[in-house]
This record gives sequence, structure tokens and C-alpha cells, in this order.
Amino acid sequence: MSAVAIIGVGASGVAAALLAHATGAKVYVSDMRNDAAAAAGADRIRTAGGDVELGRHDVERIAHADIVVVSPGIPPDAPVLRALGERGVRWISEPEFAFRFFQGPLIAVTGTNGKTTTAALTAHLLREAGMDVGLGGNIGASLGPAASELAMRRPPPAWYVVEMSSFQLADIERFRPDIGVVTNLAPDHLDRYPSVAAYYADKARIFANADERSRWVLNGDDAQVEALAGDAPGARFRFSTERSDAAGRVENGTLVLDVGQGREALLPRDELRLLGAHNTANALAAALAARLAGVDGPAIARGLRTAPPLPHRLEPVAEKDGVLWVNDSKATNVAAAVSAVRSLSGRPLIVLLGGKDKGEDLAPLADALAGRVKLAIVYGAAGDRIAAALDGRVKLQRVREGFDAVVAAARAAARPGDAVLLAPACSSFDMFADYQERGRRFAALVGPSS
Ligand code: UMA
Repeated sequence: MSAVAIIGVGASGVAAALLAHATGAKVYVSDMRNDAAAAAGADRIRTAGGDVELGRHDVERIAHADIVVVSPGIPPDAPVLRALGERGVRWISEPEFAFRFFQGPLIAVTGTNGKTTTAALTAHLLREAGMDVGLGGNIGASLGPAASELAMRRPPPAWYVVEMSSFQLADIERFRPDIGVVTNLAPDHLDRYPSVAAYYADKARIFANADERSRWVLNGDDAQVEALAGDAPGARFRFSTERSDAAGRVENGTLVLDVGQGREALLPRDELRLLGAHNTANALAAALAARLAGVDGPAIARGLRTAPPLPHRLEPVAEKDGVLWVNDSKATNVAAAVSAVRSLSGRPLIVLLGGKDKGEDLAPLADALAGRVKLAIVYGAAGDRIAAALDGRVKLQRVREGFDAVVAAARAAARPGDAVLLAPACSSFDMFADYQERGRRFAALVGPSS
């Protein structure tokens, strides 16, 4: 019987433990935490017959396992990984472990922004064509499970669609998508990575096991994505909102595909329910992935017409007294906040910015906001640094109280015809458990449409 050691008792750890147990392995899971959430995860594993230890990692025991599976939230400089590294022990990420048990073709989606929208939309398009799809990975619990849970599905789905973060790609060995999608690249996670190059190097792992049968859906408007792909083998299909030679493109306002079997017009861009140019790019990426997976043009067009915006992603939450309130709590980096601001350029805009500082260069934010926004309300741990970056370029209000006061300040400043956009450019961890809690609080404070 093989022994599998799993580090972390979150969504990844529990799913990997249940999968390992189902495959007949002896399971040992450990987590530094010892709170109620950890205990709930531990209970699920123990009920299935696995062994769990909370509050410490038994490095000796982990080092003796045949396979070590690590949760993505554990940074490579965590003491437990440093100790294992010093002993020459190798570990793999949870989706790598799951992949070893997948029984069907895989679409993997990575990139800095738009991963979740593109992955969810791809799954929606495949389902529109009647295919059974397993959607999961880094997508977040409300939209899909960890990859290991997908690996346990019986019968297996016709296609697996898995969102992959850089943290998960870092520790793959054999993980090989049949269709790999890279949405875009921009600086992010600099609180974990020593440099942007190190972050991109983990993203590039999606190409690690590429071969001649691989098919890549790549952002043709992003030179960094092209550079990331390098000379990886496989066929390339580019999507672009600007180029007329791309396999997925916009022609006179219509989304068009050409994957080598002739030109297929899908639908006018205006008929997408998703706002913004970046969502046109996401829609083209998903359409290409679905086309390559065998979905025909009419089914893709139908699916694109019906796909609703996902929660916390440029999600209009209310129109009240003539003011449109938009929740883009998922805009946790500068590039995403900039896209959000550009997408709402039709109305005078009040933008809410702040949260935990991830150390990004804020100059592009100042450039994008200058001349475009009526007021920037800045708050939270990053508030002072954002205020300094925007000073003199944008009308500013600094709120030092909690998040409720931020929304109250926006309400006081907004006039009929304005839009208020929560696009914080930061993670939420200074005030909230995650971006979803921040988005929910925003929507609750705004209240229903009048
Ligand atoms: N821990 C230890 N020892 C340590 C350090 C941490 O035991 O030294 C423990 C922590 O106490 C915690 C666990 O390790 O219990 C780490 O769990 P985790 O943070 O990896 O969280 P999971 O619940 O497994 O969720 C992860 C993803 N989270 C992160 O990558 C931070 C989820 O993505 C994903 O949905 C899930 O796996 C299933 O695949 C969320 C996310 O925010 C949505 N992702 C980031 C993003 O998109 O920006 C990367």
C-alpha cells in the first residue's frame, strides 16, 4: 500500500485525501491550523479512514511518504517545505495528483486575470452542446471543486475543465492539458514571489509537458503570453480584439472564429451579457477552446448569448436613484482594476480602491484613472500608498474608517447618471476573509435596486 502525505486541510487537502484514500493509499494529512474550519476538514478525512494531525507537521512522517501533495496556499518558503527540501524530498501540487487519475481529455485555463470567467464560460459552452463537463480547480468553491474531487467523478466527465493558478502550476510533473488556455499576463502575487519573472516562470509550467498533439489558445494581444509559450510544441490558436488574422477575433463588431475550417460568425459583441473589452477577449478564448473540443459554432453562439456575469466580476448589483453600482471585488490587482475602469467609461465614475497591499507598481493605475474618473475613494492598508500614487492626477478621498464608511462616502458623492465601481486593485485580507466576502458586503450595503 502506498503512503500519501498531504499538507493542508483546506479544500485542496480534503479533496486530495479523499482521492488518495479512494485509490487505496494510506493517507496522512497535517495542517498548522487548529481551528473549527480545520477540524471540519479533518472530520471529513477521518470519517473516510484517513489520519489527520492538526497544529503541527510531522516532517519525519511526511518525508517517508511515497507521494507528498501540497496545498497551493502554502508558500515555498514555509518551514515545512524548507525542511522537506533540505532532505531532498519532492512534492507535487494537488491538481498534479488529481491529473494522474483523470480519465478523459483536459482543458486547463491559466493567466493572471479572466481565468475563472474563461474556465466557467468554456464549461458552459461545452454543456450547451450536451457534453458532461467537470469544472473545478482554482475556480473557488462556489463555482467548482478542487481537481481531486473531479478525479473521483464516476462515470468520468467527457471533458475536465480546470482553472490553474501559478501556485498550482509550480509543482506539476506530468500535468498535460489537451487544450491549454493562457488569458493574459500582468504582475500579481508579488507578496509571494520575489519578482514578476518568478511568477511568470510558474505560469510557463503549463507548457512543461507540451507535445505535438497539444493545442494552445493564446492571447494574441499580449506579447508576454507569446513569450511565455516560447517554442513549446503544439498547434496555436490566438484570440484577439485587435488583430484581423487571429483564430478568434472581432470583425465589424461580430465575434468570429476560424480554426482552419473556414470563417464562422458567432454573434454581435453587443449581445454578450459580459461587460468590457477584457470580457470580449475572455469570450473569444472560451469560444476557441470549446470549438477545439468539438462544439459547433451555433452552440457556441447560443452559449455566449446566455452566459451571465459571474459574481464579483464586473457584476452590476443595483441601479438606485440613477446610480449604477458595480461589484468587481475580484479585481485584486492593478491590471484587473484598470480593465474594469476602462469597461465602464460611459458614465461619470466613482471608483473604490484599497485593501491589502501586494506591492505592485501603482503608476499604471494612476495613468488609467487620470481624466477618466470623477472621484477615487481610497481605503484600507494600501490606502496611503494608492493616495500617494494618484495624488494630483485624480480627485481623491481617503477613508480611514471601515468598509461601510467607504460605501457611505460613495453614496454621498454619487449623482444620478454616475456609476460606482468597487475595483480595489488589492486583495481583501486586511478587512475580509476573501474577495467574495468583500463583494457580498458591498452588495449588502448597496441594497436592492430602487
Ligand atoms: N498551512 C499549513 N502549513 C503551512 C502553511 C499553511 O498547514 O506552513 C495550511 C493552512 O492552514 C491552510 C492550508 O495549508 O489550511 C492551505 O490551504 P490553501 O490556502 O491552499 O486553500 P484551499 O482551501 O486548499 O484552496 C485552494 C485555493 N486557494 C489558494 O490557492 C490560496 C483555492 O483558490 C482553490 O479553489 C482550491 O484550492 C481548490 O483548488 C482560491 C484562490 O483564492 C479561489 N486562489 C488564488 C487566486 O485565484 O488568486 C491563488
